[in-house]
Amino acid sequence: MKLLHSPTSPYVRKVRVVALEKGLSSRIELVPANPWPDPTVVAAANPLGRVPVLLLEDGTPIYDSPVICEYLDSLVPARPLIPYDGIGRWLVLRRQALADGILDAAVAMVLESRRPAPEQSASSQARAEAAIRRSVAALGSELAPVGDTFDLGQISIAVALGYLEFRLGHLELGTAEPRVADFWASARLRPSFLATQPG
Ligand SMILES: N[C@@H](CCC(=O)N[C@@H](CS)C(=O)NCC(=O)O)C(=O)O
Repeated sequence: MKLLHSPTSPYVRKVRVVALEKGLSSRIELVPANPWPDPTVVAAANPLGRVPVLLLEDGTPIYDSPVICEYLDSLVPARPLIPYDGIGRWLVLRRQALADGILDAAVAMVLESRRPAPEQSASSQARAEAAIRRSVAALGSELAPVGDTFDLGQISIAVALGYLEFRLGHLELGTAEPRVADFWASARLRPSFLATQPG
């Protein structure tokens, strides 16, 4: 399999962490394909022009990151990262949705900050920042301590906290809640996170 990726994309990091946690990373070749300077390569596989895209052995493209993560999880049924059924399944998927939503807002803030100053929208930035702060506050009750299990909800939340630190560290968005800060302090030490640090 091949993973079209850019090294700083948090959505790519989520997929790479899942691959490591499932013992699949040796089966995945990382193919650099940053869509920002030129989306041609990525758009040929994903009309949205976004990474990550996983190309299966027969060339079938799988996107976007939640679908890739579920696909990788299905390849190794032992110790599933997404429970097969019950409320646990829906809570894990909800946590992923919350974490991905934090990422969507954070990426929007980063992109907005790179526009020429007169074109930047202060109200868009404030709206995105407020959504992130509300969501991080909600994470307190979403988190389970990192222990023997490390599911897709926990992985997604840790990736989002890592990205807040990496790109928006000056705003201290991910450290306001002690429980959330403690969770990130332990999640970041997992080998899968140490091996996928951005930059
Ligand atoms: N919902 C998508 C988001 C992917 C995404 O936004 N990727 C960014 C990189 S961080 C991208 O490729 N952006 C290029 C663009 O939007 O043109 C996922 O989870 O995979």
